[in-house]
Amino acid sequence: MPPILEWCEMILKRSELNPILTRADIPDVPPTLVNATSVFNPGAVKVGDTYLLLLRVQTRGRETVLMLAHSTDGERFTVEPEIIRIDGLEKAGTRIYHLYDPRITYIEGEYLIMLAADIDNDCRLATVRTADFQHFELVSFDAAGDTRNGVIFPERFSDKYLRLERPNRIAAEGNAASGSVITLSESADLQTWRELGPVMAGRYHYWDELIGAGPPPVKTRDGWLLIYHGVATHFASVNIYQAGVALLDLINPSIVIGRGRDNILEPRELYELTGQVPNVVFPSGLIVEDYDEEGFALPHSLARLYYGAADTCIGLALMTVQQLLDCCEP
Ligand code: BMA
Repeated sequence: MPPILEWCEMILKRSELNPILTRADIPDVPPTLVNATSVFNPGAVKVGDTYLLLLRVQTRGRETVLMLAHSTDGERFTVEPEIIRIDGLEKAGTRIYHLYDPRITYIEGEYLIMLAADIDNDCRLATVRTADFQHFELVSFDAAGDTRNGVIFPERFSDKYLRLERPNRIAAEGNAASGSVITLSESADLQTWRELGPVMAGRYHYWDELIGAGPPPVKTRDGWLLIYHGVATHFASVNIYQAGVALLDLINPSIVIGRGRDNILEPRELYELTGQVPNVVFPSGLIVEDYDEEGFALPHSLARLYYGAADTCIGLALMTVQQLLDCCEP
């Protein structure tokens, strides 16, 4: 077997159809959306035999809207000509400028979607529920704390929901605040969350200085597999967003039991290197094909990672669960 780092070098295979979605695939929905500017950072889920992407679409007025795309093969997507409406948004009690970067979790018969919500000078997390991807309803809006990259685990732990998030505790001049620590929180009702503590921190001077969870963790026999994004900030002109992998303890996911030293995907293709925000690979959707009867992902299963490229279009990268596990060093 080749050394692990060589494996990591090899694993993520980009789809030959990349970028799988661009602004040219977005139908007009006048008057709000005409001649879309960009589509990126999708949530992903498989419902029956249908692959769904929940898209972050930007209008030329730089409004953000959410749209749905469906596919039978996970690569060729058709975008539905509708802007998703979320019932109950007014209950947030504050003006929301943008709702974006959806992460979708299937849990107990429903889909919970965590979204970043830009309010005045700050970012919060909104939780939305749907049973059918037709009707969407706001479940809760976190009034507390500037935070982002919220993802809910696909099962409860002693009756509590768990989520990873990335509090924005680092002020960035001229930009939104960011963060270098992913934390774990719990909630009994999805309304109020209690922080349990840090899970993992960025590694300064290397590829993942600032970090945030990517798609919701996947349960494997070895632990919870987490794809996350890391930002290298030590380059003069630009931040570089990449994807990497970590393994969290099955019983207590605040314990990191493995983590890749290298990134597993970095901007290399033109559509990742140039665009609205250059040098960005932002993993947000992951579909694992095969699980055993107890709900653990099978090691040989194909995994499809959907990611935003340069905040402009969407890419797809393929790998197996075992290849991701192999990248996690103890
Ligand atoms: C992050 C988020 C993402 C975005 C990325 C690159 O902080 O805002 O939505 O894709 O920056 O611009």
